[in-house]
Amino acid sequence: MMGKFLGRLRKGLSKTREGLLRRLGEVVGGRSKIDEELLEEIEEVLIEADVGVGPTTRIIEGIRERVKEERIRDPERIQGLLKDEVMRLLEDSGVELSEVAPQRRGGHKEPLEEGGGGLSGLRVSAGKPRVIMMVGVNGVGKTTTIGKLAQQYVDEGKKVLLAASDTFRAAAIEQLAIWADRTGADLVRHHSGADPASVAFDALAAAEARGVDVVIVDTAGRLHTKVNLMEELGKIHRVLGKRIPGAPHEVLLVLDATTGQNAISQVRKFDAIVHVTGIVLAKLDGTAKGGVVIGIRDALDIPVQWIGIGEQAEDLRRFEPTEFVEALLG
Ligand SMILES: Nc1nc2c(ncn2[C@@H]2O[C@H](COP(=O)(O)OP(=O)(O)OP(=O)(O)O)[C@@H](O)[C@H]2O)c(=O)[nH]1
Ligand SMILES: [Mg+2]
Repeated sequence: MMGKFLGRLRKGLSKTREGLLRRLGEVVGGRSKIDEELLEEIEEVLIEADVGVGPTTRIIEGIRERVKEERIRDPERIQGLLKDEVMRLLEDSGVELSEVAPQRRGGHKEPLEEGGGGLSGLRVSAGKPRVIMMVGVNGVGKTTTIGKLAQQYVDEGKKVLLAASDTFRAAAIEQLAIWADRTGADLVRHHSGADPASVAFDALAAAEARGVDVVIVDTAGRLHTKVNLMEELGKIHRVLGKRIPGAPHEVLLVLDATTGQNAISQVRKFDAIVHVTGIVLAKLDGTAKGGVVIGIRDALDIPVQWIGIGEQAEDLRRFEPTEFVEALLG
């Protein structure tokens, strides 16, 4: 079970993992006991990995307490203690889907289709199609994530349609068309420069007519500070809901893990306009600061649902704390 699946995740997280383990080795090496000085150095290691100040403080506090209570002295035990505390933090903080307000759940509590969700965890509720809208700033990995998601849903036997609502550049439409081709998903496109909301509207009409299970709407990257562009996003959102009440069922905000903690301010701005139901943290493979997952999960009441660990279709994973911590510190 563990072998290949965890292996690929571990490989995807290798920059962060190797950085963390190397630094821990340096800090622990040659010491004979766990003391305040060592804990301070571990604190620094976590900050360097972009875990964030709040969560880092709590992790260190947890280690300090256990060291005291259980009279642990051997510095070699630090890695294990760290793993336990990160795990505890990820389990307590962040949000389990069951605790999330209904509108945040993205339909996970809706009636399930026979057979459940499969690898992607997608539960197709009785009402079809399920509509997913992808948003985020420029170049974070939206279109690639759509391709990866399409692959997973198609592999589960679902009929998928991609909506090319990034009409800003012809190349953006072509990029989505390539993913549609590669995955066997349908595509609804207009010419570049067309109204993105009307592409979205037409995509839903086509999806209903063709009995599609999942529609994924691509949108142009935009800076969260550009008011008119954010309003355009709001319009796409409204049009989707007008065509199919309740749509979009999920709004996934894609963040680039290499931008670190700055990502958090993007979330608030997007959430205010389109009500984000889940975070996708892409490009985790490209950074040694993968600890940002922990920081983001701690800071927000929106769940990290997916992580991107490469450019291939199979490089998108459900974010599972246990698996994540095992791949990082196991
Ligand atoms: N290494 C790595 N690269 C990724 C990942 N996700 C996306 N990329 C790469 O990031 C680049 C940008 O990805 P896109 O999917 O085009 O990003 P986008 O958000 O759609 O960009 P715009 O539409 O221009 O805003 C591409 O070169 C992708 O291959 C990932 O998880 N890991
Ligand atoms: Mg794109």
